[in-house]
Amino acid sequence: MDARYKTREIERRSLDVDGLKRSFLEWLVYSVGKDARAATRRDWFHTVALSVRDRLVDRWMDTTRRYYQEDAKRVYYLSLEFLIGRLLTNSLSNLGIMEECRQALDRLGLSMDEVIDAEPDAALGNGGLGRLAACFLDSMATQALPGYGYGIRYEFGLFEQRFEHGWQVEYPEQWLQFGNPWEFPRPEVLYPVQFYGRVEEFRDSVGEKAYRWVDAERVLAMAYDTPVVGYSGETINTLRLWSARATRDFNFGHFNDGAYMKAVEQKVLSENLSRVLYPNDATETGKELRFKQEYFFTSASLQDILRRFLQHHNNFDDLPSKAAIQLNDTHPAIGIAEMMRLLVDQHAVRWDRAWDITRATFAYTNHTLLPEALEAWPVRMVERVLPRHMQIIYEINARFLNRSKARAAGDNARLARLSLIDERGDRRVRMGNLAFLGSHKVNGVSALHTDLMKQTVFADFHQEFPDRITNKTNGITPRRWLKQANPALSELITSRIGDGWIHDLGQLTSLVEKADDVVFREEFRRAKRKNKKRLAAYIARQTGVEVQVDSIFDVQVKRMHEYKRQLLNLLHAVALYNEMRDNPMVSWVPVTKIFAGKAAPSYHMAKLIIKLINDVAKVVNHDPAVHDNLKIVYLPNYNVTAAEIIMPAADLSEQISTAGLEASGTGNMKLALNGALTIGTLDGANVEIREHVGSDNIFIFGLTAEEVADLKAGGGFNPREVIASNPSLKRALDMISTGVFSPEDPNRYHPILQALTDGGDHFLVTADFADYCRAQEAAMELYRDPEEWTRKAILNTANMGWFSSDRTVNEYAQEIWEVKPVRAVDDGGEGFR
Ligand code: GPU
Repeated sequence: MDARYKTREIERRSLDVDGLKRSFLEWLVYSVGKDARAATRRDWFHTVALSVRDRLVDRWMDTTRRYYQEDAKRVYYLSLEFLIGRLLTNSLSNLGIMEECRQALDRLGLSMDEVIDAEPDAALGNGGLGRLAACFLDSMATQALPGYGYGIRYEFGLFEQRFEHGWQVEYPEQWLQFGNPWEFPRPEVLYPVQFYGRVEEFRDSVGEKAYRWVDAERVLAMAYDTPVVGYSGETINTLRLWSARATRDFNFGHFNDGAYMKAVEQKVLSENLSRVLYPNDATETGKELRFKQEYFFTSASLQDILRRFLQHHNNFDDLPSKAAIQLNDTHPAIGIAEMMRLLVDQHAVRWDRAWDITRATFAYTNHTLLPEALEAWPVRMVERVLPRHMQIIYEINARFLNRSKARAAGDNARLARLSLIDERGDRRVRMGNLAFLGSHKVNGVSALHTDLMKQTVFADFHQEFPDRITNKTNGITPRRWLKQANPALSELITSRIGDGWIHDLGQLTSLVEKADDVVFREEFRRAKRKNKKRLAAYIARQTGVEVQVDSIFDVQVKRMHEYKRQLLNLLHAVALYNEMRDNPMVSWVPVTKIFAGKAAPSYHMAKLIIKLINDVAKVVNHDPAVHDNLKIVYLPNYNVTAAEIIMPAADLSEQISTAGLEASGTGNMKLALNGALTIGTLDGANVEIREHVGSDNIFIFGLTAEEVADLKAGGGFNPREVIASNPSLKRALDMISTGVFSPEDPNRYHPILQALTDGGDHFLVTADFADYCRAQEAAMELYRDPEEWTRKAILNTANMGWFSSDRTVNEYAQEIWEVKPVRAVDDGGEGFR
């Protein structure tokens, strides 16, 4: 049967209100199996999602066919995390049928907002790294780039965070509990992935030494595909996530009852591989299961990539011109050894040739310099779990070190640093070094971070390969983070400059002149106020705290981490609280400090800081002496959905990491794009944000990365001296240490105080405190002048266009992947919206 003939026969699903309404009723009754009277909100969500999905499928298949027919070069984005969030609004908005859908629901007496709210948030990631992957998918699809996401279909996404007596408690996040209408299970797309066993040496047909991996355990990787709708719906790409399935074979010969049950149990356990996302952000757990997850999805993805390539080719010489594989951090870096194994062991490609092909195909993105996040797996474990890969890694290393030896001229320390194996202590495989060596390009995620990579972690490699490191400053998708999350501002912008900004965010610069337009300022303020009301209602619902809409919404939302310094923000809150109580006659600018973010379950210090924030909030929020001029809230369970409410409502964006430690940040971009002013250090992408928005329109404070490095190199500093010389800091710390915020347990916060004093204040909270307070005062002063504040806020929005992930992805496409857009030929029919 001719497949194209068949699809043409299918009537295109109509995009108008009547067609949608008819489709809703049909799905509800015949697939969800309910009538309108019995349907719950969740039933309606499934009904609407399935109807919308119907409207993607034709274009999705068109896109896939287009890539196939043109044998286009594809990009494969391998990532252990995809923090995609909800998809209904995204699909409707990118298809351009938001209003039609709202009206169709309206005719059925349903509220679109309630339907939208019934969708679970797909949290298959921890933070910035996973969200970046999701933004890249959107930007690749929008720009008709043949991009595929590959990852794991975790049954449990990032845990749900609740507070019990102010402490973080984790609950399982069961996003798949009621089914996932967006995904297409592909039971026929199934690859074996092996673990353990041993390696056998043999002679191949021409008498050369060869190796085979035998007696291994097998798991199957089954594909689930989710369509990725680009803006306008012209291109619909694929996110392919792997789920672990037990194999059906029992190669154990005969066995008695006991052995049979044991064998079945083993099979069942193998499906744990895709059960749960590890909840660590920029720290490694070093768990074997995590390593197995990394190999599981990487191996399945590479097998799939090679299968697709072999549809059009019969040798591997052209692989680099048909496939670009991007490693999102080192999590899939084992893929370099896996590609070598597939080429050399399975496809009989000679080693040198295989190495050239591998290196020309792979590229690697580094997302942190924090030593605790750099993956280094014990050799003994790698050897046991992936014995053939360990051999391959040794072989890569031997050849590389041999070549470098001549140039190192007896500098053994240098060779030891370049080695793929860290020989100190228990021997470990340095995944960063493997990723670097096996890639033709290695990129950092902001200009500063890329420079620091060259000076620190990869200094030796940079000398060996001076053309390999390149910068690709992160970006965010303007579809989700402005158009969808902030309709009030989006409509205002479109009313003035048209809607070209949605796919070409640089067009926002036309708003620069509007900063001086008093009417525009008034409307800009009105949009912000509307968003602040929405957030205030959300805060009241979530925490019971009533906040003043006209206060400064001072927002710090991100994972809880000592280097991100939520503690610095909190200490300022305590100092401000004291000042307000000391000076009740001053007319204070009201401030609402808004925190949100999860801590890794095993990160005790981070969880203690959350408890401290909640304890301080309880005291401050109930103290009549501050006359409601200061409120502190910690919103539970920060995720993409919450971010969509928070980002548009912020006045002040806290980006206050110790300089040199935040690789880029992306929340900083979302907030500034939505018209928040940044208070921040010269860290990560803040440096470039300042260049774009102008130094008059941002509050910069604190030590620079260079000053931090010098301070540390010079033996550090004495935090006790700094504290003693700053009465307001000293008072805040004394209050915490004497139990003012924890009378039932006055010693509760001693670990925090310890870290800030005898611990040496590793993150320089005390060192930056005074300058931070100065910057905060400047912000509060400016807020007294709404016209001037709004003018700067507009200049932020207007100048943030460069931070679109469309720009970022284009840079990758041109300078790393060498892929080109594959546009659809408009068929003269209904066209694309
Ligand atoms: N990042 Br490594 C994560 O979110 N998780 C990680 O495991 C690692 C890095 C972040 C960086 O901390 C952040 O600065 C950056 O903007 C983001 O990756 C995307 O590059």
